[in-house]
Amino acid sequence: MTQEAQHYLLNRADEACSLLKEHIKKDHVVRIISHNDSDGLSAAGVMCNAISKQGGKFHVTIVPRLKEEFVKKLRSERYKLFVFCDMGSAYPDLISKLKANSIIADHHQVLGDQDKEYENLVHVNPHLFGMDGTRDVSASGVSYLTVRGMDNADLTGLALVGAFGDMQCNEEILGVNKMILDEGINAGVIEEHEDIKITYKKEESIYKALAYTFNPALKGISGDPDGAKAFLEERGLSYGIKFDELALEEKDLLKEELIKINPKIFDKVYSIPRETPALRNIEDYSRILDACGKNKKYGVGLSICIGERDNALDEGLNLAKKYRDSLVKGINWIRKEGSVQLDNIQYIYTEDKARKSLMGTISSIGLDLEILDPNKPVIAISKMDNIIKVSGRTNMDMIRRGVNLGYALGEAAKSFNGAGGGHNIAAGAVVPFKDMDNFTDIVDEIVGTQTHQ
Ligand SMILES: [Mn+2]
Repeated sequence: MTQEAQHYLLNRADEACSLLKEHIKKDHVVRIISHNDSDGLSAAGVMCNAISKQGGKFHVTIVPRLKEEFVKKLRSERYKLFVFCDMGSAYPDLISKLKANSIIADHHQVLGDQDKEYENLVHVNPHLFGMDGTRDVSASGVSYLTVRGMDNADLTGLALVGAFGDMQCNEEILGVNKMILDEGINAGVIEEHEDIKITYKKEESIYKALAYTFNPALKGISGDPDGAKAFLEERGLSYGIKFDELALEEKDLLKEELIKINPKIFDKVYSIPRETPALRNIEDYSRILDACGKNKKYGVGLSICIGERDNALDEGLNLAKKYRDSLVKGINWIRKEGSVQLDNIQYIYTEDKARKSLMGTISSIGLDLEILDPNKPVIAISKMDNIIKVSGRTNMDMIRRGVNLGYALGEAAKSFNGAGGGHNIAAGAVVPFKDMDNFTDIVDEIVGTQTHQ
């Protein structure tokens, strides 16, 4: 069944590939619209690299989310081919009204009639074939499938960057992601080995590197530099030096002690050996893009994806450095403030400008570290003028119990003329500020029905 679904998805992607090739051949500039997170940026990157290799041209715009108004504005643009990456599956009808051909390369839940066919639109989305867009493939992967027919095995590494960014590879790598991984390994583009997964262990002193390690989460250490220092001191390890400066037996001791806290700290690591050192580790690559997106430096992120290795990379690394410090601050804030409890969900609320873009991420980490109740989804709310921007985050345990945040936020937002949707594990919505309490109550109710069946 999965094999068959995958087959249908690949066929659909090949259809998109033919359309893309046709337009490149006619020298049409390909108009790409993509999302501002690491998945969206790498998805656009895969597309741009593939088009360049064919001698084609592109024009990219990165947006935080696809609004109806934006799609309508595209009607005045005279491009012959639009490609929507990491978005678009909520608006196939609207997109089909563009007077041009379009490709949607998305992995979010599809809204509207799934079987409807359009003459000028090729819709590539795992959900259309009964696959799981949360675990099986991300937008960078769907983009890769779309250009796979043009010999792009060299892009398999970048195709997985987004999957890591969208947290699809925290447990086992499955489905299309696994297929892409295998293709990458066979082509010598991706390497797999086991290692201790301390983030930034080459760049930072050990206690800082430990405090910056969020995947996997280390209770009492992640997001807590003082906690990390104390942990090392208690075990007679120096904290001010870098990991590589530890003696061999000290490294072993550290490894053993960390495994006691979270066995996932020693795990498979995936790398792109041909890449420049800072981008070699696929997870690091995705973190750098994420930092670019969070700081609205979309051009920097995209430049990195299409091969700029000087200024853009330096700037990206700087942004990543600042970003990890702001995460530590954000987690500290959650630790102090806690969340507001409803029956089936919990929420956190901020008006702080700097914190707004981090709310989803720190919610996930808060669940992992169990400084937030790991048995209730977190609804993270940021106030912007007279609306609230909502990010919902949950974990695999809650998904197995039936939670689907994409559906819950989408339905609840509709009641207030807002918009919402996404994945079962991570979703978003925008609703009027005045309806905040009613909105959280409805989300609470929907999540209640999802888990009490
Ligand atoms: Mn995505």
